[in-house]
Amino acid sequence: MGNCGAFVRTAAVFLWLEVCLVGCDITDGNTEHLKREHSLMKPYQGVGSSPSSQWDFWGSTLVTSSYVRLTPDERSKQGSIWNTVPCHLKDWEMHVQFKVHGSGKKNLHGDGIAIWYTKDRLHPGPVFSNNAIFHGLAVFIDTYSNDDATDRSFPYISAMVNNGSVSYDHGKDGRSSELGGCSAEIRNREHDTYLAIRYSKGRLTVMVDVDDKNEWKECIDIGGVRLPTGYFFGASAATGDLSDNHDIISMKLYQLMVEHTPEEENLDWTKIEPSVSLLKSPKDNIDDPTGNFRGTPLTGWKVFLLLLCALLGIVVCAVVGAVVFQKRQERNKRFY
Ligand SMILES: *[C@@H]1O[C@H](CO)[C@@H](O)[C@H](O)[C@H]1NC(C)=O
Ligand SMILES: [Ca+2]
Repeated sequence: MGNCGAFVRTAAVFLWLEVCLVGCDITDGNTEHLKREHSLMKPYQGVGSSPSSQWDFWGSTLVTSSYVRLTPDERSKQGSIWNTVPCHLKDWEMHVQFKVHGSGKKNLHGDGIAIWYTKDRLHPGPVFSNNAIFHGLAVFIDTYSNDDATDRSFPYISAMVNNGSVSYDHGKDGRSSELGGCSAEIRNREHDTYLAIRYSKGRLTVMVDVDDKNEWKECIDIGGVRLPTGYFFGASAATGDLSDNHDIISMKLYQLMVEHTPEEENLDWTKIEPSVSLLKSPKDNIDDPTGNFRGTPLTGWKVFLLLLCALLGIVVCAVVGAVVFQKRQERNKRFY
């Protein structure tokens, strides 16, 4: 049965390749789980202008065929863009491709972009052109250090969860309310820059891909985060005395295939108050069901391919086994 051994080995290699395809997929999210109603993509057909549009824009926002410019590189501009469809996914991952660029020299540019998942939409205010008191999640790409502290370098990315009781302190770059953050050189880059926000099973993860290596780098990862369903995604930006072009190239929302217990399923997720239980240290929550981040969960067709491969291996093995057995029988006959 030596031939069969070879086939088993071949089948094993195929299986391994499949597993690798699943595990090593770091190119982009899977289109199967892309939710178009919550995504903003080129060429932004109908954005803002048609009644059926799923995105509203406000303020200085300019929609072209290749980018959505929230603010131009001019002083005192405010712009935002908001999804009109509330998101009812329990587990999701938002990929934002953005570009911040301008003529300002180092530290003479501002203020940055905020990505929102909030109860209210189109609420102009002082925080990157949005309301400072909000319900939900905000991720700030802050390019200007308002606070004179020197312990962190800007641009600085941070996250905040709010139940409407706290106001983002712009003068302190939101330091007192931030859940975590990281510095990232996102400005005036020649290549594409990306940010990913994942919310799944009470865990909030923010990743950046700004070094043109096509891989995510962890920025924030904390557990014990509670966010409801039914909120809205948005992006906003503002300039002050200093400015930049703040462009959104795309916002792509992916559904994560995650199982919940029946008790969790029966909850009314729209009633959840945004909160963070800071009792848990972030690194304590390591039960991550889906593993790799930019690669999306095991999808239907990949499972199918895996099974097909295994089945093919077994069938081939059986056929070869039968042929070898028959040949041997014939040979045995001849020798007698
Ligand atoms: C909102 O959060 C604050 C602390 O951040 C908390 O004291 C308050 O009870 C929360 N309110 C609700 C309605 O959950
Ligand atoms: Ca700032």
